[in-house]
Amino acid sequence: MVSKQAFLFSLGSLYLSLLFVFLLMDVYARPANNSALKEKSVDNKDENEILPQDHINGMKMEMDGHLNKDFHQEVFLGKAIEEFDEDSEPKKNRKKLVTIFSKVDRNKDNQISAQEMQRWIMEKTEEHFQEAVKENKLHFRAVDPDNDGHVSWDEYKIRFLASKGFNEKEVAEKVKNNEELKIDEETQELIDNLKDRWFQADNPPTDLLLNEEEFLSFLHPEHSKAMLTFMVKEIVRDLDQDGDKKLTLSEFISLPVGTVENKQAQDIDDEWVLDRKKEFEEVIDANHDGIVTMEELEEYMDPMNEYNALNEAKQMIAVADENQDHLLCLEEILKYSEYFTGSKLMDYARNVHEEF
Ligand SMILES: [Ca+2]
Ligand SMILES: [Ca+2]
Ligand SMILES: [Ca+2]
Ligand SMILES: [Ca+2]
Repeated sequence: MVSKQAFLFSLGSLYLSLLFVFLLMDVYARPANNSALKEKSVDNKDENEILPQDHINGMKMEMDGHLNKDFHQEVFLGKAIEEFDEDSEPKKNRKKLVTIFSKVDRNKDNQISAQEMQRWIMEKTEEHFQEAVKENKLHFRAVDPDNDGHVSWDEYKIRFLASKGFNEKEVAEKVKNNEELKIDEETQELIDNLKDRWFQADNPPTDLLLNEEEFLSFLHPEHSKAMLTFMVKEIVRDLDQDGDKKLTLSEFISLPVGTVENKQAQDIDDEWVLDRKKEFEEVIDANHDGIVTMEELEEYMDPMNEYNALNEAKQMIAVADENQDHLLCLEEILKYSEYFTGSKLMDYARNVHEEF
């Protein structure tokens, strides 16, 4: 049995560590996290289709350095993630979840093991890859209307400015005649960043023409090792404050100033700091020396990393594993349906028995 002193002692250290976290938050006053406030860009998809997105399904971190809060749902549901929204009927969702369970459980022992979950995560990640390839075909067609299989940087820039409300004909004319464009600072900065990225995506020979495959890596860095490295460099550049190209915890829990969009978002979000701290210490900093190197961040970001998938699998199991046997049975997964699918299931227990 645990002695009373030991219990009090652990309470004391819990209190101290909480206090420490609050002090930390005070010291490293940081720009706010907008992730929660950001809406998934569904309605203005047309406008943004040719722009690289911050958020990529199945990637642990977003381009702006925020953690992807929906990651585990994305790798658990694959492309089916769109079917599980809050409005859809709990009964239907439960049915879908039961079907998923039986697919993850490959050896049909009615338990999901870490290995089964890992394999599932890899399959679902592949699904997101295939989705991106499919969507890229459409997006590429939009930027390559003459269908010659190549898009030049100038063509892309014109399309981009048109999507920002500029008159496409005027811009095209000016670009053609090498005339100066009157562009606001913010848009210009965006163009400079896009151009860097365009260069990176352009495989030799460097002609600034992208074919469909290169355009895919322009929009989706997860499809190319070189682009992934480039993206990690950009994230570190944005978060690194002392210029040593590595990240300390305090650098990691602060965010690039450029991402602050409104005052409301500056309210301190305790949970967000704790999540970020935990992810830094337990996962990203693989050798636990308190420093995250570019290599560590790249390993972490790589969606095809099997070791990450296994870690994720174990973490997902731990969340719902009520009887602590390191396996998930159907009841456990239904009970934690909100964690796995983002939607709550009512009366899960009663219905489970009716169905089996
Ligand atoms: Ca099994
Ligand atoms: Ca640093
Ligand atoms: Ca490290
Ligand atoms: Ca269990």
